[in-house]
Amino acid sequence: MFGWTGNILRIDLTKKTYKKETFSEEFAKKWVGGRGFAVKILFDELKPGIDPLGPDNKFIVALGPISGIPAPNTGKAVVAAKSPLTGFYGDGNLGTRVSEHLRKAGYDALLVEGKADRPTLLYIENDKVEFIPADEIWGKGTYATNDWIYGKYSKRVGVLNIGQGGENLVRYAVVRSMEGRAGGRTGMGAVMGSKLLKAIVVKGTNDIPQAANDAMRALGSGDLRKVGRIDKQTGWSTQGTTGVLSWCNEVAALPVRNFRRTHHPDAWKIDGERLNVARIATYGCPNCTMRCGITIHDSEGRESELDYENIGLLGSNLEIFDLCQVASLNYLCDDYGLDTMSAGCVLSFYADAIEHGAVSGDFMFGDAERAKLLLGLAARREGKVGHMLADGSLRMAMQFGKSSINYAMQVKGLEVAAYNCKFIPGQALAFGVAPMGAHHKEAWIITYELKNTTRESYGPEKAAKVIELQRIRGGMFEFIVACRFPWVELGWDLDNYPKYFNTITGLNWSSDDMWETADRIYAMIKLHYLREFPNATRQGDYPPAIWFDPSNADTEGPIAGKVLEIDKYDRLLQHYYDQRGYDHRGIPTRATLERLDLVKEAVEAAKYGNLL
Ligand code: PTT
Ligand code: SF4
Repeated sequence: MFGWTGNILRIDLTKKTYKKETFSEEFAKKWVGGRGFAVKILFDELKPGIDPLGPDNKFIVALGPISGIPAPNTGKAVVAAKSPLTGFYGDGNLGTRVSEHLRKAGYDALLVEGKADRPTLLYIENDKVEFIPADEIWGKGTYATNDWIYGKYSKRVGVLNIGQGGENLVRYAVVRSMEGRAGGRTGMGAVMGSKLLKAIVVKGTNDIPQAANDAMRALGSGDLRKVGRIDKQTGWSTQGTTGVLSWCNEVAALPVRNFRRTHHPDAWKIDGERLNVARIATYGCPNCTMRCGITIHDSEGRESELDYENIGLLGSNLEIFDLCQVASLNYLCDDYGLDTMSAGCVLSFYADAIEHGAVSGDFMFGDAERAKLLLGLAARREGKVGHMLADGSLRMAMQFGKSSINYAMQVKGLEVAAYNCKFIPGQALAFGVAPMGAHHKEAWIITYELKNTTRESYGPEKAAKVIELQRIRGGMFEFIVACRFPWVELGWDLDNYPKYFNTITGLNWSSDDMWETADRIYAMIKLHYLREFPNATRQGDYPPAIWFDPSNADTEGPIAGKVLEIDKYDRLLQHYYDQRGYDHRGIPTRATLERLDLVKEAVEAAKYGNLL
């Protein structure tokens, strides 16, 4: 077997033991890696109903066959566990040197179980694992933790760590890596914290088994240079993801005031051009020649790395149009290890709920200083307000009542990404059916939808496009494990990825083989969800209610008077189910399960509810 090391490292924090386990070629071909490995292992090993913040949960770092090899944008890793935010499978994908080091240490995945008896740092070097007491860095932010680790082990190691947010079990705490990388919006940092696992440090010095070493090296290195040349022509690295902000403002898709408005005259103050002017440095993940991590000085002079999502949700959505203040909120999220996106939605929901009388409190849109204080309260779970904010929008809405659930901007418990779909049916569907909750990583159809289709249409072609994008983005890139940006942003041909995969594994997969694997993984996430929530209905695949509410329509601008129509959305959802081979409840049909070779898993899931 080439392309895989064939090993998973299992570490038990309770017993302080570890063992190298092998997996079969059949397993490798069926699940490939990354999200595929994670979803299958967690389904098999976690009993439904376990506490995601208890010792029974398992934390996985999973890589793919092309992770860590010199080829375009392969320095990524998937982190996964049962999510404390949504209550079922959750994961994230972040840039980290762990991708190369873990593979060179001889593993395709790392599985951490149990709970340490004191704050712990795991040090992995090839076959050796050490459980290092981490009391000295427990309570510290991610920047200080990273510096401490670099001081102890040098910068030439792979690091994953958490801040106070993860330690204090904030349900949307992320895992951090390198200078500005963060992943695991579904609370993967809190899962590490619940295990008293402050950091994972990996050093690997072996070779990654490859079918054609020389051919892969020539192909990968040559393509890295080619991608770098395209980047120089497009200038992508000058604004990174933030280039999309002014476009969202123009087309009425920007989140403003807890998604109640779709554009704002001051949006230009926080757009990509302003970011580029203020830029002090540009960072990238390993094996990347299109570095998109742009940093600026925040209002207190600290270096802070901003992406579109961070600015959209901590900026315009809170009506904060001062880039340095937005950078400060972003810096705090990074240092505490909180997901900027959920944090932004939680704060905007809080301000909105206060304004609409659902709860009393002291926070208003536009108040950057108070927002900073609230982030601190949440990260430390300080007082009633801190605890409330740390639990995320869905739980807050359950507490507030008074129809506040209608404007809690979340799907399945995960807060919505920074695209205001008040009148964008396809992207609204993409959020509704995103398997882990409202994440844009699965199907980002918005630019295609607004540039190539009629905005008003709820036709089957939009469902088809959502599925096509899910297969590529939430599927292939998450199981071969590479950054999708060369394809999304620079038009780097998608066929290159099966080519890398085939060169390193010696297999001969077509794109269709990739899509079938993607469908299997999506169906498997669905089975996780249904096993945890057997009474779930198709309404679970609806976006937030406020997007259907005529009283929330814009009063001026390009979509004045328009909102989504619920009957039409429901028909669009049915098109999606039909094309996916799911029934009217959104459950994969028997024929689909057979096609994807998932009958055994479905029978297991069916024990908990009426699935089959
Ligand atoms: C991702 C989510 C995103 S997606 C952003 S900005 W984006 C936010 N970034 C955060 C941050 O920063 N700090 C913080 N404290 N919280 C943050 N939360 C948010 O997390 C990320 C890039 C980006 S930037 C995107 S779209 C692409 N995402 C990819 C993906 O998901 N898969 C893949 N195969 N390739 C991808 N390439 C791009 O990577 P989550 P990163 Mg992130 C500081 O993981 O949980 O999915 O959340 O990893 O290394 O920082 O790169 O406009
Ligand atoms: Fe990382 Fe950005 Fe490069 Fe992707 S394009 S690998 S997110 S720096």
